[in-house]
Amino acid sequence: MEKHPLVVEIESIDQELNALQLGSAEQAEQFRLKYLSKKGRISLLFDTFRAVEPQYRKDIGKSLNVLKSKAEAAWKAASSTTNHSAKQAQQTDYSAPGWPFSLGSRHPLSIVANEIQEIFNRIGFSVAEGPEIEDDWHNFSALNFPKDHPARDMQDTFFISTEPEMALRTHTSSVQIRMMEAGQPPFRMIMPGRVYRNEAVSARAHCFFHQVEALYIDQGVSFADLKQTLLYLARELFGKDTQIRLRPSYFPFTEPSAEMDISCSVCKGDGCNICKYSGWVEILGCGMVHPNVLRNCNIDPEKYTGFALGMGIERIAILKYQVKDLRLFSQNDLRFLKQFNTGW
Ligand code: 2U9
Repeated sequence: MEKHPLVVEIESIDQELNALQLGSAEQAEQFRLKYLSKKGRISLLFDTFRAVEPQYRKDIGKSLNVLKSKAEAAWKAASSTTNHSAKQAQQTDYSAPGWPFSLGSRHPLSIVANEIQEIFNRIGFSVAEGPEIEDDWHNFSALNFPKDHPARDMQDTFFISTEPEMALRTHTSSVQIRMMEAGQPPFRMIMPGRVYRNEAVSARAHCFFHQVEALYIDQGVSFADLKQTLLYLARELFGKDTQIRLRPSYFPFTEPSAEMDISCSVCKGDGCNICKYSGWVEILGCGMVHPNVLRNCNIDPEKYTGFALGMGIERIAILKYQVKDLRLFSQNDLRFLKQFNTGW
């Protein structure tokens, strides 16, 4: 049996409604005019309906009402959301929560410095801090630097132009001198902080960087204590399978002095470009505190001995995170910094 022409028309409008997407207030109004206004297509169907033969009236009337309700619901939904966003554009609710929150993250150097601090805290070391602008005594002389040592040269150290006796500290050892001058052993402390060297900035050198030094002075402190502390530090920082080796070195403030290598944390000793295919990477300097340094701080070297060690935080961070360029640490580039988000 052929479909009633009104049913054909109802079905065709129904299909149009199914395909419809109303995105703006203007589209919603166009829709209302086209389908629901007095001269709209659905209203006109009701006019035609009046002439429908009685035997079809019940079914067609029902379909027509369903179609009208569907069209009205679509129009209401579209105009309520579009009106809402139009309103929102006009007035800002300043009491609404700021969303999404953009959380910052810790700087990789802070992450490493905090980790080193916790490692030393666990074996009884406290933290000391001191000034970044230092006098010659605390930065050089008390640390047994000879008068003609190259570190005292303008080329290596930033001196304050108006006060030639003052300089930006080249290491945090100056803080330890201040601590030792102020009291008597035992001393068991670490000094984290920023230090300065007069160097051209490149991927591998910077005019400032960060250090952590450690100092332990008491009666009977020996090189064996130093060695065990170094092994503990290396394994806490780089994992329990880490191996260490010591090579003899020279610093004015320690005697004997050594540099410590760890088995390469990247290739596990197999050889890679980080360790230059040697399987070992240097991470710090250390030694037994020179008797002259103790004497300079009124500590009797016959009674007390001690060890010291110093490391660059950037160097540790470069190894841990395989950072290729030192400058990244001070450029504040969020693309770099957000990679260290620890979710705190
Ligand atoms: C006092 C006496 C001795 C601290 C030490 C080093 C060895 C060392 C460097 C590592 C890389 C500096 O950051 S770096 O460039 N440091 O090799 N530092 S022993 O010795 C001290 C400190 C204070 C009173």
